[in-house]
Amino acid sequence: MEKRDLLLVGAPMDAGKRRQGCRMGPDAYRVAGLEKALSDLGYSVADLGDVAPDPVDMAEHDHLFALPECVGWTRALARVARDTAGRGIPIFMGGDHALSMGTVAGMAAHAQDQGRPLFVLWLDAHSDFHTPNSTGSGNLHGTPVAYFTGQPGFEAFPPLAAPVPTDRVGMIGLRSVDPHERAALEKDKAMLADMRSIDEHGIKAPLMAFLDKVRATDGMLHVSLDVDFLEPAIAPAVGTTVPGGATEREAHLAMELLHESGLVCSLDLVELNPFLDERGRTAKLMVDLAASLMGRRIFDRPTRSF
Ligand code: 6HN
Ligand code: MN
Ligand code: MN
Ligand code: MN
Repeated sequence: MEKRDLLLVGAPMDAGKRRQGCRMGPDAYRVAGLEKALSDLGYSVADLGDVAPDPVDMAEHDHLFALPECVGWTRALARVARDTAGRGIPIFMGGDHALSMGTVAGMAAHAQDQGRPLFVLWLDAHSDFHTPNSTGSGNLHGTPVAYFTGQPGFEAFPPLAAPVPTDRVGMIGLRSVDPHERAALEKDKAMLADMRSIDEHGIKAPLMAFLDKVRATDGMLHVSLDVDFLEPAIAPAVGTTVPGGATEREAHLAMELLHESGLVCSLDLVELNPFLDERGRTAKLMVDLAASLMGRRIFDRPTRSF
């Protein structure tokens, strides 16, 4: 397979929730050596620097935290995703998960330009399927999947060029889903693999089933990797830890299978909060997972001591 260029895009978004620190994420990935880990695999890698939110003339909302800034990020990132997707594989270094409103909206527009469907793999403890009307926390990082699948309530946000139907979304790692999200998810056809089913059947079964669906329609696949997909003991640098997450081995296996599929067109690395990390271990683990996703082979994993 021909190696496509990799484009690192910093998205230091911290507006998707109250607890701050994710704005340091892009620099933590740079310090942890993401660019070199990927160029060592034989790719041409370019760091395009950090995106900034578009200025937005809108009043703050009573319940939704930093709504105008989130709208500005969505506009900017949708544009950058659509523009960079034609030049290679964009890797969005977050930033909190609200950034996926923009990245997925832009990638879906790009896929539509290509006449192909976009699928989204959501690796997360949470479903992030709240709408602005259902969110109890008012934190918009809990809403991106509802936005890019075209659920109602996002009138303040840019209209979607190409909504992603829920039956093209796969979620793996779920273990903390609020009642409103659950009720909404039960009505649609997203593929949901919670940690209980992963314990019983392994992570390979649901992933391969989802990849088969992508392949069957000549789809493109966007992967959105939330740090809290992982077991908090190995990935402490995230504000929304839920015990009982994916192990390092499950996560690497998922990345290796994704690489072998050849279907991945873009990647979000989200929710890393370096302020909460221990000697950079979470940032380094995320770099290692990104390297596995891009084809690093098992015997080439680096020795790490913390
Ligand atoms: N994330 N469901 C909770 C909320 O505040 O809406 C948690 C959201 C977590 C967001 O995983 O990116
Ligand atoms: Mn998330
Ligand atoms: Mn999460
Ligand atoms: Mn491989």
